[in-house]
Amino acid sequence: MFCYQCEQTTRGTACTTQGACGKTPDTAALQDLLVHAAQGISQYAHRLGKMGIRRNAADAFTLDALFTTVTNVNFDPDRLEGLLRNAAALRDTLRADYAQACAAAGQAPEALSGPATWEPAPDLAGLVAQGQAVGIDTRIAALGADLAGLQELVVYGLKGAAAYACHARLLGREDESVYAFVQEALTALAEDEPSVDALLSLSLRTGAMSVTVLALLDGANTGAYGHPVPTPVLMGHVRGKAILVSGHDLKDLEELLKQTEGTGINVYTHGEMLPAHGYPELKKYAHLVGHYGGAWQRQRSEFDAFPGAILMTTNCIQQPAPGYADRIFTSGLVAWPGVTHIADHDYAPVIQAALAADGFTDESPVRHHLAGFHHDAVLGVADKVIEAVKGGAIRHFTLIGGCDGAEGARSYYTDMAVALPQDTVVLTLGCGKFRVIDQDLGTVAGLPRLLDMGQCNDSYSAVKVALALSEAFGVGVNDLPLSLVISWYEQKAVAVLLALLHLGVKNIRLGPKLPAFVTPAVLKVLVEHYNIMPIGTVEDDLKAMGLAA
Ligand code: FS2
Ligand code: SF4
Repeated sequence: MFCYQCEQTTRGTACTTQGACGKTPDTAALQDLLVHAAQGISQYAHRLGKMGIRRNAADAFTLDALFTTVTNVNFDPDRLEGLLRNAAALRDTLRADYAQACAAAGQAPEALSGPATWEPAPDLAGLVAQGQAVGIDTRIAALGADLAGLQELVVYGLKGAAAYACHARLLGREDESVYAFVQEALTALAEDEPSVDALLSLSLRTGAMSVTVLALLDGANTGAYGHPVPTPVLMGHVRGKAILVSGHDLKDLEELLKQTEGTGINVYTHGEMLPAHGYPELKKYAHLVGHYGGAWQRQRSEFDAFPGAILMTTNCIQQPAPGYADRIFTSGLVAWPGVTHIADHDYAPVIQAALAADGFTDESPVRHHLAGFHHDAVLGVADKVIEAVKGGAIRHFTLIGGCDGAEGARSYYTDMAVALPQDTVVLTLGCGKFRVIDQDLGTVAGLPRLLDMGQCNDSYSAVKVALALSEAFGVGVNDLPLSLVISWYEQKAVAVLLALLHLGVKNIRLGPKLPAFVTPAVLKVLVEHYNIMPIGTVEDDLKAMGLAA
């Protein structure tokens, strides 16, 4: 196997024998084959699209296939085999549709090659072998590390954006331009002669599409659940039976809340689900009582100690420990071998497991976190903020957020938040927030110094606030008193990073390590154009940001 798509990749270069995430070589090969299959589907869907024909099944499948291969989503070879067989059947349908459309238009269909011609092996072992043959290492050998890495930069941006687009789609929001671009990009990767310039341009176009997707998801979430409002969230537990909901899928949470209403079961959020408490249409459920635990990498001990059922709605799932393996469930695209999967929002097995478990027999100390500083809430006090900046009460804004992970080096983000001067505001989002939200940063100009803008899925909030400040002060985003200190882990962070680069944002600090797929030559280009830089020490970085004490 060869996988270097996430930040925790082995030795900072690649997982080659077993994923540090738990992904087996077989699963890695099946995931690579699924991306290959999505390219084959896209080769036909892209051509049909140019003829004015869209196929809903192809659009949905392309997104699902990409999201499935995001880090910590699907570890189940059987589920992946099913997706691969569906992919081949769908591709055959599209091929026939394309031939028919060409006939109707009086033109000869192009004879496609590459992924469009893939025929699935009859058994799992054969599929694994096919996946190995299209692995990243084969492309590195053929194209060199720079071009293969740039291709992966595009693929990972597409994977991350697909995850966001899947969430929006589940809430009924779609944009044809997104499907068209994803399929065009996958086709280009399959068919075009790769070059550094073309792939950098495709990366930035992926960033542009990511901005569209983030806006789409923002509209989907706020359209379905209202605009989040600042909300104190109980960071602990109360007596009673309990269900813990992790991941990012608000629709899952909503449906579960409906089905548990009146059962006496309390529902808790975990990890990236924390911002759900700010949405009016979710916080109205009295049995959504609080938040339990921290970021994804602590789940094995936290889930073990949780005395109820657990629902994993998206990444990041880890191998379930024996202590809770029979009371954890997956939904959506998440899969782990042997874990019961919830289909069609029927949470009866989750509810039964919660009722069978002990539940909490005591109450935790009362502690609250203020969630819900979505763009609407922040811009609602924009006048106050602008006045405070102009009057000198607020000197600087620092966005400290993104993903969390297990490495000790991520303590940088906590140390940075603590070390920032009192006349600065800290914005946070994503599961990276768990590195900073336990700190009492106090207030500045009558506002909390720490503003939690939501999930990584809510990155659009940060973009919107930055653009609004830029307009209010009449300067470009790069001239604002704003620093971006980003922690990355998986491919959604890649999509957000490309979105920021597309918007022309410079001087981003990225850590704890730079992506392994960005080679020194590609990094040189990114530094030249965007001054992207690795995090250093807190002291040095504060000095460089003009914020040293
Ligand atoms: Fe965190 Fe994991 Fe949010 Fe990523 S829970 S690293 O998938 O999407 O951030
Ligand atoms: Fe390794 Fe990350 Fe790939 Fe898992 S997703 S195999 S940890 S690089």
